[in-house]
Amino acid sequence: MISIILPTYNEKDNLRNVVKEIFGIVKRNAEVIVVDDNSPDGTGIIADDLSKKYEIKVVHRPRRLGLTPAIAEGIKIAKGEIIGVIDADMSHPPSLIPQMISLLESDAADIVVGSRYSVGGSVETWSSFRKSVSLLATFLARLLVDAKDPMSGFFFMKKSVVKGVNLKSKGYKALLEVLVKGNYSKVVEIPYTFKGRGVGKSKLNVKEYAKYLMDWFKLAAYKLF
Ligand SMILES: Nc1nc2c(ncn2[C@@H]2O[C@H](COP(=O)(O)OP(=O)(O)OP(=O)(O)O)[C@@H](O)[C@H]2O)c(=O)[nH]1
Ligand SMILES: [Mg+2]
Repeated sequence: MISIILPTYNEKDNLRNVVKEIFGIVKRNAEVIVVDDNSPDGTGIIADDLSKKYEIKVVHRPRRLGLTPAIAEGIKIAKGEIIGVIDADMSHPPSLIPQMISLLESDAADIVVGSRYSVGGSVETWSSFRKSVSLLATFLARLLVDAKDPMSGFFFMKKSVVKGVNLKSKGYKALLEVLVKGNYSKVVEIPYTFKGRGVGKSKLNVKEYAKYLMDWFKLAAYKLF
């Protein structure tokens, strides 16, 4: 089975589309796990409604408790031998999922990363400020791990990679923590174009930048000691 984690906070106008696309592309035994942080816009209710039609589990958390903790919660209840994470705002192309799964199933990879910064990858609609922040954060991340896009929010992995691993980051970059702490030997990155979010507002703000720095220091210390 494949478990696909969709973290959501105020994604009411994107959730139906992304779920429909995922189940349109992944034809086999798959579950989607929506982890919603009591979105004020009612995303959680839409998720419950979708779960009547599709193989979806919904985790309702009481309030906005952060992206990596949301993903960690999804991992805890995932039944699949393969676990994927994808944003709910249509920035990541579900069309790549079959290729990501087959790389894992053929043992060519333990972790497959959708990569904006590999040859052929790109970002469509970012301001130069947002680009600079991303590049700086990526530069820091690359000091800890060997990957072109260790900050990607779009990745699939074997469940064994995170078995016994306790994800403790508070902020956005679950993949970085997986790459620092996980059990794996092969990472394959496949290029994609990050698209501007479908509808709705970004949840990335200055607070998230600060959280990233805190998370980064903790991971650096973990690596050193
Ligand atoms: N459950 C949960 N989901 C979150 C949280 N923060 C962000 N998300 C979701 O995580 C995904 C990534 O968040 P975005 O706001 O799109 O961040 P981004 O892609 O860096 O920023 P944009 O370019 O504006 O899309 C989206 O599906 C959000 O709904 C959170 O605290 N809890
Ligand atoms: Mg987004």
